[in-house]
Amino acid sequence: MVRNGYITYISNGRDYKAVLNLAFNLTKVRSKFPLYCICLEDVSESIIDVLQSRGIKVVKFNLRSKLEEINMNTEQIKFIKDKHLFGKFAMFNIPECEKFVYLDTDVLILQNIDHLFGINTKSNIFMVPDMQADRDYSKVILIKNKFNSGVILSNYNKNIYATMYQLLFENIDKLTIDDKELFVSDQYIFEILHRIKNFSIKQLDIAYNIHPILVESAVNNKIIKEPLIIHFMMKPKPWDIINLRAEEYKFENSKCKEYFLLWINMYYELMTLLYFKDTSDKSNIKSYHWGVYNNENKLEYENNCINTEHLD
Ligand SMILES: [Mn+2]
Repeated sequence: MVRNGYITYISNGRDYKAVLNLAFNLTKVRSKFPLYCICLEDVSESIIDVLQSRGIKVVKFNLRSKLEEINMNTEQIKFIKDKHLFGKFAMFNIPECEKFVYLDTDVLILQNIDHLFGINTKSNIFMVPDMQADRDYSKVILIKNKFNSGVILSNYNKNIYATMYQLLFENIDKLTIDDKELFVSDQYIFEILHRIKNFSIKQLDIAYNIHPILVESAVNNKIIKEPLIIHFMMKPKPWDIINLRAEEYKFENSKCKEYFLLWINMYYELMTLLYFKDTSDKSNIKSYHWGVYNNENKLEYENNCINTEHLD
């Protein structure tokens, strides 16, 4: 039996709410497989405790040590650490996840997606093509040689893991020059990998990784039948709204707004389940009394109870 697992990733504690909601989301769609969370060295133990208490399997990964091991210099390591990138490549190095579905923290799963594990991966990587709107936002371009790294189906493969970091090392000079055209992201390395023949990236149906803004038009244009995984790429994230830190954001269409609300309501449901589920009895308190601490530091109080007439 192949061991299957979902994997997500955080570089620090900032987005831990999203990991908790993702785990809850997977149970709500009745997924049979566990959620692993790659946690970099900057994730605090208290956050790790919270994740573990919700049944999430934490995989600690020291990115700094890995970058030192591949001979990155101090400035390069600082550059990478400041961008919070490239830690997710550890997904290929978790033996417990012989086959895995990697999910960014900023996704919403609308239906059970365990069937993805039925795809024969054969050391391939399955991803959804990157999409880009044209200038006036009336056309969306699906880009053949760029892939979004928010949802990835693949398998445990030490060779790919080593190759990803090797490619990062070989390309770090290109990444660190101040080029406004170059969008530094994890997917940059995946795209280089794609150009190497042995590791071609195969296409996954767009329904598995779609921005909430695009759902309405993608269904109308028969690009997808229905969405399975919504990916809240860019800003704001649904939890920015929970934190009331998404100033001036306007939803571009009602379908988009619906998915943000769905995420938020799921988090609310999780809170309700954890803290507000039990029915509470009536208060047991019958009366209020005046009292003082005496010289022996013992509390003495009067038998007569206070009522509104005695309060002044
Ligand atoms: Mn994302």
